[in-house]
Amino acid sequence: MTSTSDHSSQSSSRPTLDSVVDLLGRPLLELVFDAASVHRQHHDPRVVQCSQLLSIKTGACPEDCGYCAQSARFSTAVEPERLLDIEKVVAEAEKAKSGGADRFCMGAAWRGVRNGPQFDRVLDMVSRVKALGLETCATLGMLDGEQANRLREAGLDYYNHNLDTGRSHYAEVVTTRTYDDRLETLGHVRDAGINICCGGILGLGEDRRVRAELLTELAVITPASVPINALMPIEGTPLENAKPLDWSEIVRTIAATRLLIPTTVIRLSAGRTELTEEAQALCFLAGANSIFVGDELLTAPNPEPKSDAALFDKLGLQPLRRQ
Ligand code: SAM
Ligand code: DTB
Ligand code: SF4
Repeated sequence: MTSTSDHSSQSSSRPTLDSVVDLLGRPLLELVFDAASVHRQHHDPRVVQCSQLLSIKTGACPEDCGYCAQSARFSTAVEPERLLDIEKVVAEAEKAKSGGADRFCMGAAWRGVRNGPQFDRVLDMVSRVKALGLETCATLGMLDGEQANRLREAGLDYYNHNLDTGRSHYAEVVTTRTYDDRLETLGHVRDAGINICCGGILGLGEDRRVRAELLTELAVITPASVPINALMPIEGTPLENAKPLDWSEIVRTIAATRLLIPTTVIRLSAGRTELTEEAQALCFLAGANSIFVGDELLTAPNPEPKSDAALFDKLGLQPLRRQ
């Protein structure tokens, strides 16, 4: 059995698009049964990896991602905030650790990293959080190879950089960068020896075929960690009125991801506030083995720690780092 936190991120072969469309369209319970069986061969099905997010630089982002509360191009309720002080970040990481998180993920609303005092401060944050005995993750937008190396040297364990959707749908959602820009950064992260955390958002107006496109890309990248977000509709963004996705599509996507990338850690990410306990239970059965903990994501709400503790108790799940 592999451990929940240390996976090599080797690329593997690309499944055909049609085979993944067929996988997503299988009878739901058969799909979940097969995914649950594969999950048990590679992971302890009781253990859930728990990441906590902190927005270290909020809002005023020049990008136009149509789902995002932090783009300067849309008028949303988010108040922009400058890059946080190191001590504030360390204090939040300590709180996350005492709340049971095993990984601390620092998110910045940047198009990409620019060298200079702000990046230097982020490198210090990474080292200080690592020194607390937490795994470290960051999501800072685009990176070059040297910046990725400096993050690795500072102690970064994971870099989150999502492909978000299938290539054919990307330009409907974001126009200020391309799919290939995303893949280029992911290449730098891999070359630097940092674990890749890469997934997507469901409910951006895509259909199953587009979701299958995303999964074929992810199957090639084989990220150590795959966050599956459900769109949290944000007032003021172009996607505020997107049609909500049925819970069963989230379960299907998780199950298909588990079958395509058996060793990865799949995070049931944004959008859990809109899922019932029963739907989340099916997601865990289908192979999800990670969540975000804490009552806030970057700017949007997450379930209360108390209700997550109650859910874990009912399902017999345990956080990776036991209290
Ligand atoms: N600016 C960096 C970037 O775009 O890579 C890092 C921060 S960005 C907020 C990280 C990820 O959060 C996005 O790639 C997207 O997948 C997810 N996300 C953002 N807004 C979301 C929303 N409203 N609902 C669900 N997921 C969202
Ligand atoms: C990811 O895939 N989901 C997280 C993390 N990576 C950075 C972000 C979710 C953001 C949800 C909307 C918000 O909080 O603004
Ligand atoms: Fe900026 Fe990231 Fe939000 Fe896009 S997803 S607008 S890059 S913070």
